Parts: sequence; structure tokens; C-alpha cells
Amino acid sequence: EEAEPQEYMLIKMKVIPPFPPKLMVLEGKNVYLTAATLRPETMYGQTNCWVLPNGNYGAFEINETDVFILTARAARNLAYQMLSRVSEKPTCLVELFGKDLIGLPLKSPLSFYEIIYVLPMQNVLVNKGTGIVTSVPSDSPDDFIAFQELVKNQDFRVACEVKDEWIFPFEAIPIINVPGFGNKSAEKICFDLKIDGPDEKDKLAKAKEITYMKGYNDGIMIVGEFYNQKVQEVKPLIKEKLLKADIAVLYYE
Ligand code: A2H
Repeated sequence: EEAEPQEYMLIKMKVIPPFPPKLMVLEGKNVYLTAATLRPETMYGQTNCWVLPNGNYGAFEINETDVFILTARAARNLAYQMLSRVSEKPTCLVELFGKDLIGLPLKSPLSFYEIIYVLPMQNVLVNKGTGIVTSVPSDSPDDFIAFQELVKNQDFRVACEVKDEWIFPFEAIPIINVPGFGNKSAEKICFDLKIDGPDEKDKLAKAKEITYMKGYNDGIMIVGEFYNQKVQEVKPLIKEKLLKADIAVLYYE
């Protein structure tokens, strides 16, 4: 563990009722998949949510009304950050596998798509953030490659029981212009570095670093309330806006 804690923003992606049998015990509550992100300014471009199919998750009581679905590890950290119904003690209402979450329809803050779906990704780490990742294929190489993998490979979709209607109505949305990298910087970097698939971890790490630096330093918003403003300037404003509206919370680990 690093000396300095990492701050993430947890985006509250609301599970749209009616709930499937596995989530029935949560009926009547506001249930969220909470995605950890370093780039809240990209939330306009969400196309789906990622979970690890074999990962262990739980539905934890955050207060009287809200339930967050995330890893037990994250729930424990949250309990020490004033985000648990019982202080310093996570309360799990139901244990779940990532598989149980695939296909759930979500309503996510700022997203241009009204409804997006939970999809499988093998590169999701359960020991980082919440184990829930929101997907922005325009600006995140990991998300772009994982999404392409599902689009390209029907056998893979069938194997993980992913329905076509959770994927094909969705595509990367241009949300940020990065001079020299265009309006879908992740796609361009993946193309330039010739990244073939999700197993090319070293190349993906490099692509991630480049898009993160370029997006932050040079990016200009081309959508939303902060149209034409620099990512650097807009990022704290979007953070504050999401926090005020209670559709995101801060999380440290
Ligand atoms: B970022 P760092 Cl558009 N497993 O959010 C794998 N990846 C995870 C994760 C987990 N458990 N938890 C969070 N992440 C992702 C948006 C985004 C992100 C964009 C561009 C770059 C980017 C949309 N996905 O991250 O290892 C989340 O994806 C590049 C740095 O703590 C989170 O921010 O440095 C980022 O990794 C946190 O990465």
C-alpha cells in the first residue's frame, strides 16, 4: 500500500427495478453499482459497466435507503469513511458473484445513454477500488479494447451469456477533444500501439498512461454544460456537481 491514499470518485449507477430473483431481498431500496473512477469528467461517454464474472461482491447497507454493490474490501473501507449504516461495520444484505450482475440495466449520472448494462471484463481487479468499473470506450483504452472484444466475438458473447441488445445499441461517444489524438483518444492510441486484445497488458498500461496524461493536460470538453472548457478546469467543477447532487461520493484507499 502507498503512503499517500488514492482518492477515487464512486459513481452511483442505479439499478433499475424490477430486480432479478438474486436481488429480490433488496426490493424497495435504492440499489447502486458504485464504480471507482479517476476521471469523472468522462461520465458523459459511459456505454456500460464492467464487473469480474467470477469476482465476489456484496450488497451493503450505506444508510437507511441506499445500498451499494461492491467488494467486501471496499465496503469495509467505506465503513471507516462514514459510509455504512452501522459505523465502522459493513452490513451485507446479500452476497453476489459478478455473474449475478451481468445484464442488469443501470441509470448512470451524466450518461447520454438513458440505460446502460453490466458486462463482463476479465481485467477488472477485485483488490482495487470497488471492483466495479464504469466504461468509457472513447477515452479509456481498457474499456475500448474490452468493448471491442465483445463486439467482435460472438462465441465470447454466447459463452458469457451476454445479449446482443446490451452491446450493439451502444458505441463510443466523442466527449473530449485531445489535440493530436482526436475526439476518441483511446481508439487512436489503441490503433497506434496495435493493441489486439485485453491480454496485451504492457501495451494497455502504456496506452492508459498516455491517454490519462494527454486527456488531463490537453483535453477540451466537446459536450455538456462545460462545452469548450479545458478538462483540467472542468474536472473539479464536475466533481463538486456530482457530490452536491449526491450521485457520487469520495472514496479513499
Ligand atoms: B477510470 P488506477 Cl475514461 N479494476 O475511469 C480495473 N480498473 C479499474 C478498477 C478495477 N477494480 N477500478 C477502477 N478502474 C479504472 C474512467 C477512465 C479511467 C477513463 C480513462 C482512464 C481511466 C472510465 N473507465 O483510468 O490504477 C477506472 O477507469 C486511467 C488511469 O487507480 C479508474 O479511472 O490508476 C482507473 O482504472 C483507476 O486506475
